[in-house]
Amino acid sequence: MSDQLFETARSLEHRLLADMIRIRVFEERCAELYGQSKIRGFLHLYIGEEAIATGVMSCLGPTDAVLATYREHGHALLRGVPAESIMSEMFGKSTGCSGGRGGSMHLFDESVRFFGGNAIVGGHLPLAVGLGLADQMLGRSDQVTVCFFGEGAMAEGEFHEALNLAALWNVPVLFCCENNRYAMGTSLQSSESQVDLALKAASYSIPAWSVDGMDVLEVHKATTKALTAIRAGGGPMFIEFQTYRFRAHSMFDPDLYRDSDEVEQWKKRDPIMTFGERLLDAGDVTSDDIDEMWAAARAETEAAVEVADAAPLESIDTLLEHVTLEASENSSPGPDTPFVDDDEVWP
Ligand SMILES: Cc1ncc(C[n+]2csc(CCOP(=O)(O)OP(=O)(O)O)c2C)c(N)n1
Ligand SMILES: [Mg+2]
Repeated sequence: MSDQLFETARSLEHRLLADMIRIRVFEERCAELYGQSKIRGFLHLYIGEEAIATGVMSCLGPTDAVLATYREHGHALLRGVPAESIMSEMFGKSTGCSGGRGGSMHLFDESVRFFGGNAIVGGHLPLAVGLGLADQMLGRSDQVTVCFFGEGAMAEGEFHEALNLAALWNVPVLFCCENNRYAMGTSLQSSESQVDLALKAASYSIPAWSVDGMDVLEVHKATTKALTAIRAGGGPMFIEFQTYRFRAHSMFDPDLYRDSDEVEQWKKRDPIMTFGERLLDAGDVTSDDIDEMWAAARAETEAAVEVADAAPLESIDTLLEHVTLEASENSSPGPDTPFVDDDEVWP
């Protein structure tokens, strides 16, 4: 969270509301920028699901590790990846957190232990177990790895392998399932034989439970409980956060597989609006406070857009950096040996 926003966030509740608003404003602007072709390629919006990243992230310390899916702009933002670095990445600019190479789906910033932005469904669950195992083996007993994934990942092999080993090795990993009920256009009921996801996770002898993912305080409470147990050596835990995405799967999705009434019903449970109203009713915030939060979030996003717009595109000179080129079928160069002579490949 920026210093300016932190000052206005006088309590946990303020901070949670302000952070959800930051994600919403950032992503609504991303949708506009996509329409203007400033952002290209894939773009998966988290709008409607903000309470999960906000509630979970509010419980983490700087040494914890975070992994997420391709729907991760909000997670990166709250983890402390600067907004301009994220926006630059979305624009494909060299000042982006992944050097403009990754785009929306591959935000990454090791300095805040944010390990992606992972585009392969379920592919980062084994990585989370590896990070947790490293912490365990190095005796970093208070560190936790938090892994966000969609319910679609629970039908993948990696889910089973990751949970099995996590339980067997008792690694400090919190598995956070963001169950928004659809994996692209496929509903949970049509892809899972067991739709009780906590029960499914518990079959690996992992404590698992389900929480209202539209209620940021519930998310915060559940995460606090899980992290306390994990940090005390309790091993991996699993929480299913029940949620809904208000937008289509991605900007390419015509969103024809779900009823518009269903979408409208869920929008009534908008995590930002409902939490804001609760705080207003309780007298914990004023409408001026809330206006200030939206204004601060808009200022943050606009400053990020300005930086991203002005930043240079990736230089062609760096095009082959971080790229593994195959030399020949039988050669296997050592780590310090260049795979090929650049001149041979690019005459
Ligand atoms: C291994 C793999 N299979 C298929 C895809 C294509 N794909 C991209 S997103 C997606 C749906 C995933 O849904 P879910 O895990 O519920 O996450 P959500 O998008 O709902 O947040 C699929 C099938 C992929 N990226 N990786
Ligand atoms: Mg899903």
